[in-house]
Amino acid sequence: MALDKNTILGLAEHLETAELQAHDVTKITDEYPDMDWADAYAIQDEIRRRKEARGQKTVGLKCGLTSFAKMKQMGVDVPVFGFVSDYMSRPEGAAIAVKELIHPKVEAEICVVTKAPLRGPGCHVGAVMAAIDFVLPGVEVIDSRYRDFKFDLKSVIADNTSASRFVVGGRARNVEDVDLRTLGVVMEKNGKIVAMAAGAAVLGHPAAAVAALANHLGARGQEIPAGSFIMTGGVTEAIAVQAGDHIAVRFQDLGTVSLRFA
Ligand code: OOG
Ligand code: MG
Repeated sequence: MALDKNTILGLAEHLETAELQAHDVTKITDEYPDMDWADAYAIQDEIRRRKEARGQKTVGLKCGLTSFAKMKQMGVDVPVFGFVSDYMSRPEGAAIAVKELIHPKVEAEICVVTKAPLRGPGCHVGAVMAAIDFVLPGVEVIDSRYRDFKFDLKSVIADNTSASRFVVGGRARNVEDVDLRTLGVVMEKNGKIVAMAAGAAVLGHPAAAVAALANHLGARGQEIPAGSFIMTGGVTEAIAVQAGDHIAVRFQDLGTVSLRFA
């Protein structure tokens, strides 16, 4: 760790305030170029602690920057991990209020719920497949708190990987009834196709993203508990949205998830 405790607490407050007041900030590595990975996750952990202390429940874990399209779009090369809280969840078909957000983008996400704990190191696709209870489709609304959505990995980790809103819906399926790699995803904005891909875009296999999360947590003495909801990361690049936009994401075998922005 390169930052002291007070700096970590201050940066967590700074970033969470930007989230809650929907205003952007400059990326924190500009001011703290020496911060390390442990600092970045410590800031994110403090944001989680602040939310839980206010009674907001942590309801899921997210993998980010797991697809080649996303890595290329954001100019980075390793995945990041974050969490989602109860107040970020919206029902299917919901209108998402853009005035509560800075510059939202949507992502199509293949999501899983586990039935057994997963603990790294050494977690792999096979272990993840055995631990998945069911698969379901989701759409994540990301909203980086950094100006113009420009950041480096440490800054985005501290900012809870741009977590903002999410919608899960469609049809839940048993993992043996779908092929996660060839599962096709078509994203439509206002009735026009804007992106498409297949599950293999996510680290070759969406379960590999869950394994990477388990190994990341394992290195910190933590595990993915049974019953966890996990978003495996945007399959395509993220698409910017504004008030009036309607998004529908069609997932092969898993139905459609739609939402609108108001
Ligand atoms: C970071 C979060 C990325 C994903 O699914 O790749 C993410 C960002 O691009 O702002 O959630
Ligand atoms: Mg995402």
